[in-house]
Amino acid sequence: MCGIVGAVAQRDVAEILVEGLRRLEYRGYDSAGVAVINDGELRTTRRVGKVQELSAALDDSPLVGGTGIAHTRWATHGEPSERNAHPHLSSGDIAVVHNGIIENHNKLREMLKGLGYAFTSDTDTEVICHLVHHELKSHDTLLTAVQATVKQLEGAYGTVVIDRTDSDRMIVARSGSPLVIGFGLGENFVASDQLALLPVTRSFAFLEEGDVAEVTRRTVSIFDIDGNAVEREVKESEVTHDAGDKGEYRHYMLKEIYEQPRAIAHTLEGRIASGTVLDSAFGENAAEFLKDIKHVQIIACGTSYHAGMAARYWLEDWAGVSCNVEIASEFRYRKSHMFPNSLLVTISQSGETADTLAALRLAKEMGYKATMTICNSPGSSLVRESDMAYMMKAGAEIGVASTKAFTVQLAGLLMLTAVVGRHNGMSEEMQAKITQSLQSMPAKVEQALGLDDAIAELAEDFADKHHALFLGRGDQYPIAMEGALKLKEISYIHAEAYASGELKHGPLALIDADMPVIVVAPNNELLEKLKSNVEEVRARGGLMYVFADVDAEFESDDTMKVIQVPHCDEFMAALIYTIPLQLLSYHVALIKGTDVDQPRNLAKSVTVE
Ligand code: HGA
Repeated sequence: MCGIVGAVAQRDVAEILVEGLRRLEYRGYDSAGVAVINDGELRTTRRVGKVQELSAALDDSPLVGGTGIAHTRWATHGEPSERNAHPHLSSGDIAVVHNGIIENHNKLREMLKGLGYAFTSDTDTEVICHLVHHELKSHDTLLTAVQATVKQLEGAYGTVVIDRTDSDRMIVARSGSPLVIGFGLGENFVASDQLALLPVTRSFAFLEEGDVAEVTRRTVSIFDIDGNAVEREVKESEVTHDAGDKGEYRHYMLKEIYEQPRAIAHTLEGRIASGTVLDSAFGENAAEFLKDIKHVQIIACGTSYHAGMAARYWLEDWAGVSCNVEIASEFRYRKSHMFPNSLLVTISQSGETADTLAALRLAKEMGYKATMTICNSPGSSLVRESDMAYMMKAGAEIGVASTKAFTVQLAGLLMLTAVVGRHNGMSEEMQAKITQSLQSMPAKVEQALGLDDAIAELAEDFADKHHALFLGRGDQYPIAMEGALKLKEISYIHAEAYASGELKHGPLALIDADMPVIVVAPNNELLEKLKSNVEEVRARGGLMYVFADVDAEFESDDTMKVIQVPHCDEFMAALIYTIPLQLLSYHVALIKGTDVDQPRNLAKSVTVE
């Protein structure tokens, strides 16, 4: 989602800020802007569209100055336009960038208008800069004015404030939207994600909820929600992947699809020994937390939700515990009942997904026995606020449409199944089968990637289609859902997924020659049932694309194209059948000419509700 970068330095910072924004581009945004203090004046440049447009504008008319803030905006309040782009200014004195949503902005806007402030945008953000400006009339410092301001804000914010009359500092504040301070030599930085600052520093401190910090060239002073001075641990970044490098690939998405064997191998490293998955894969004290777990509640959004849906089949079938899976935005706003000895598992690539984080906080109030997150981002809010964390180690995922994060989540959830199963009497033989399957996954994914050329050819058939139906049964139903989501996200073809037993309860009415039906058909105990569903589609003149096990005995004919998927065991089938569906959506998007890595209207890391 939208990005923040700020700097206080001796040298000119505009280029550092713009490079930081470039590194956050993958999150999706609609406009970008920068403000720098130069000789006691605030100079601002904002543009609708890509950071490249902003950069070109700055080439024509450079901004000079050592203190500045920059932003990529993904509009929540007010259309994407130059006047709504951040930074926002108050009276030419105060400049603000903000991620999140100020929920009481209407009330504050009315109050500020009453005080004589004129609004120049439709954003909720603009109330922050006017409030700071107003508070400065009764406070001596920018720090105390911002502290007084954030007390009046309801909602979520990660925000950075600068004052044209005081170029020595910036004030940053977080509540519900992440911010990280980057420490340099005689210069300091802030960003919404450490990736933005990797060219200038590798030392970072994550702000915690409610923190306000004063950042100067040489000092960083952090205050907690009650105004007490606090220390936040400074850590060296372990991020090894450089977000800026697509390598030989045309798109990040394709690169990330091809990185999957390595990412899965990486996530397994050091986590399996003597035929069992180690408790420590889930953090230091995981054994203690996991020993009495009898029920698992999974909470997630989007692709992560599909990973959770697949894991429900595994936890109930193989680990012998009950499991519910719910979308975070639903869970957080309804009254749910908690089973005794329940483990709450959140799944989020970024660890900052706003709805998932709110659901975790609610679950803690409800008294879940333990909380765990499956997450790709060390130091993120979900990791810090959960009892246990399974760190995915998938490497940076830049494509907005998730690929390798999904399959690594599946691998992590299969490990969780083995561990929860062991604490609930799973046999050693079963555990050994799961660990063998996990260890052979990277090679099997590599084989599945060999289908790429065949799928590229198949994708031609989808170029003129407007709808598609995905079918699967058992743990392939969530894989069908994920396949449909991928196609929607990057090719903009309307796609739906159904558990194939549901066909005759409605969706059969949609079947005709213009509605391709994609079927995932591993060789499992549901195969014969699935074959009957295929016949139901064939009888209605539907055109099918069947991804089938080599032994499943499907054959291509006039109404059906069969793509043979390498044979795999039941523990990895969901993960393996994901690969051809990822490739299919990628190739369809290429043909359609859409923006594969940054699809319209979407953002990575959804840090607003
Ligand atoms: N609400 C602000 C900021 C939006 C945001 O955080 N997007 O991720 C706006 O609409 O400008």
